[in-house]
Amino acid sequence: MLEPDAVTVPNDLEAHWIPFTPNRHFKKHPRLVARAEGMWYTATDGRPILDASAGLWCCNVGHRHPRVVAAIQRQVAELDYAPSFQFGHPKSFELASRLADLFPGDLDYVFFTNSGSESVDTALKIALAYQRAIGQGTRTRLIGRERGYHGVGFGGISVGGIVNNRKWFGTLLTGVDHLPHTLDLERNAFSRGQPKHGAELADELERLIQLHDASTIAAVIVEPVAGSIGVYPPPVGYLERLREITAKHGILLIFDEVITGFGRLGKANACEYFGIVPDLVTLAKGLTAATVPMGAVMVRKPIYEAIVERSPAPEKTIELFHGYTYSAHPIACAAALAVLETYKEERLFERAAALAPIFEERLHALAGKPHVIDIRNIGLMGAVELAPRPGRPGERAYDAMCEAFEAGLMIRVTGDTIALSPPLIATEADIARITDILGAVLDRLD
Ligand code: PXG
Repeated sequence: MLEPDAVTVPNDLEAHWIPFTPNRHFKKHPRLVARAEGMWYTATDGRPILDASAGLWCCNVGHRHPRVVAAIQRQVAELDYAPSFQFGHPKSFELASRLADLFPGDLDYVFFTNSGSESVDTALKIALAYQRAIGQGTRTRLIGRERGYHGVGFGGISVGGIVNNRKWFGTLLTGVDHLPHTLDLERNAFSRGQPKHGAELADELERLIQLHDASTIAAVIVEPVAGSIGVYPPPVGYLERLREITAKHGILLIFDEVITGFGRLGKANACEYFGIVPDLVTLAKGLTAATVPMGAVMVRKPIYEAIVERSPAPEKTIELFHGYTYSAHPIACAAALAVLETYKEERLFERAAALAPIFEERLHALAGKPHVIDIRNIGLMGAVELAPRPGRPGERAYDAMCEAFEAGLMIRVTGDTIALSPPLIATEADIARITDILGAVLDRLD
């Protein structure tokens, strides 16, 4: 695998302020990887580390896939950059058409960004612009959900519902409200797939509409499966009800599919998995399988038409004042096209669907391990929730992550929940190895 002498290890970790990481502890006990291939990372000390989290839920085709590597190399040698405003390059159009083919209904238009956070802010802005364009300019309110994660832009943390991501940063966007979260350990602990109870939580939207009036609400944004908070699959019937209520009241429904897009549920996206067509869909991560940063927003045709085709301004006028220097960057487009081709050629969505029941079985076999209070799963997303240590929330799972890394396994933790989301190329043997190592770590954990 790795030639240890090929790795350069820095002797000063001070200057890099690492995101979403306890910097003081990390810099004393760093976890650095130097190379990767397929399902495996290699640590800087040469130890193989099995990737049970697809990086941060994103390396869906596994690491250093030869087709993707070659496409990126070819692209940078051919066209390194094209201005994203007023000019273009052919690959972005090809990519947009392919993405439109992957999404149901008339989710036919694509706005490119560089991350999930930018996709969320873009979707919220398009929602507001649409309501204004159709003469519904009083609809400015945005509704998110408690415990939702929509990235770290001001829009995203405003509609998001993770307290630590919000409380440091002032008053955020005004005119935002939140639905209740859907985790219910009393009724639904150790559910396999979608939990039975909780569809009625979607009716809370009717209550918010009573409170604010529909004429003030532009959009509702939810993750179809809440990921970052620790894998909350939606209760049976919940998303259907959200779609019904939003449609009835002229409110746009945004699915944040930054994690669920591109095979994580064993389908191209959660829209297809749940059979629901939202109005906007945010994407990132699996779009390029994380090889080059890229995000996108899928937009339904009537929204594009209202803002662009029916713009009252003369033809030489910009219709939407929004975009990024790196929107549809050529290298990202080349990576995404190669990744989409890989999903298709290697039938990775089908493969994930076939592996999901095995993953479920293996994961739920951890139910008797010490401290485990819930296990949840859907597709190739899984969570093992631990009881917190009294007075030290998050520490037990953090220790599990450190121990797992020592034992050759990369997992994610959030609070006291361990999250698993293996690359879609995982084999049955990889899943067995992941749950075996995790089981042994849990046995040792105090
Ligand atoms: N929406 C959702 C649903 C996400 O999961 C974002 C938006 C923001 O994406 P960017 O690309 O701006 O980070 C995310 C990102 C974790 C973890 O381990 C989750 C994310 C990012 C990093 C870590 O839970 N989700």
